Amino acid sequence: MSEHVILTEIVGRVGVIRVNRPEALNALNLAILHAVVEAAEAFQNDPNIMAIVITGNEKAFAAGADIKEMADKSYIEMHQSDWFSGWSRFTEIRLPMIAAVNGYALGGGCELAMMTDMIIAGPGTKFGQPEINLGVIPGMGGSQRLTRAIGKSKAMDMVLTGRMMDGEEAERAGLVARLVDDNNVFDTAMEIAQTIASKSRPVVMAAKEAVNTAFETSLSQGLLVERRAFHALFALEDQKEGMEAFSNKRKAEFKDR
Ligand code: CO8
Repeated sequence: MSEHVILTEIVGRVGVIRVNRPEALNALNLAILHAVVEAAEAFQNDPNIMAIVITGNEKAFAAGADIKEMADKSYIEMHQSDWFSGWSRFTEIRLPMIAAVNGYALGGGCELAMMTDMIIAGPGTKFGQPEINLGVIPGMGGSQRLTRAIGKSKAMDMVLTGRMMDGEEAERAGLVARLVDDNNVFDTAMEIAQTIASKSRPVVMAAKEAVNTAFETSLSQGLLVERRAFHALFALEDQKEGMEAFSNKRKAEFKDR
């Protein structure tokens, strides 16, 4: 058994979380849930960290929630513990999060990837919501986030048949932001994270919040939220710096304030 269910490191201004349960294809148990959420919150509380990359290994990002941990639970145990509701804390992280996905991203693994802000994958990545084969349905957002990402018809295909979708199909469907060689997935995610890290931290957070508002509200309300956030950014030194740097044809140096 892996001693540490996740491994973390900081590279420049990027926090990396690596799920580390290779013997179970990174199946997500409660220990991983708590470790991932705590690591992401710790990165967020470090003002030097600008973005988070979450990844697995080359065989599996995560092959789902841990079936063996759940199999014998009763309805009342699942209900009373509100099983896996703790992942909602992960979705409340305000820093941009990128999933670097190789191998299997099934069930809760696909759902964890979809909790992040963008997914980088390779042709060999296998996405799926195979819960139907286990006599259950997606429970960490698959029926909701997958439908929003790829549309009803394709989400129904995935959720009702339990089939897998490779990286190319996932990119065509809009689930994957960038499709790259399988052996380049993590490096590409890190490059994107480092690019984000060169921006202003409060502006990056505002941008993430604005895009996410599109999933929670009407167009007119969303446009108002966006416009008000745009106005508010004029209180930042970084807005003055960014626009002045443009006028003076130099690269902006943001100070995160
Ligand atoms: N849970 C527990 N153990 C797993 C899981 C899993 N999801 N996936 C793989 N493993 C284990 C296997 O049991 C095996 O362990 P052991 O060596 O002790 O037998 C080891 O990982 C290696 O797996 P395989 O031998 O099966 O590897 P293969 O390469 O033959 O097959 C597959 C790979 C196709 C990925 C296969 O392992 C598989 O089908 N896994 C299960 C996929 C799945 O059904 N995922 C969905 C799980 S349910 C879910 O995610 C619900 C999320 C919502 C929960 C929220 C509740 C509110």
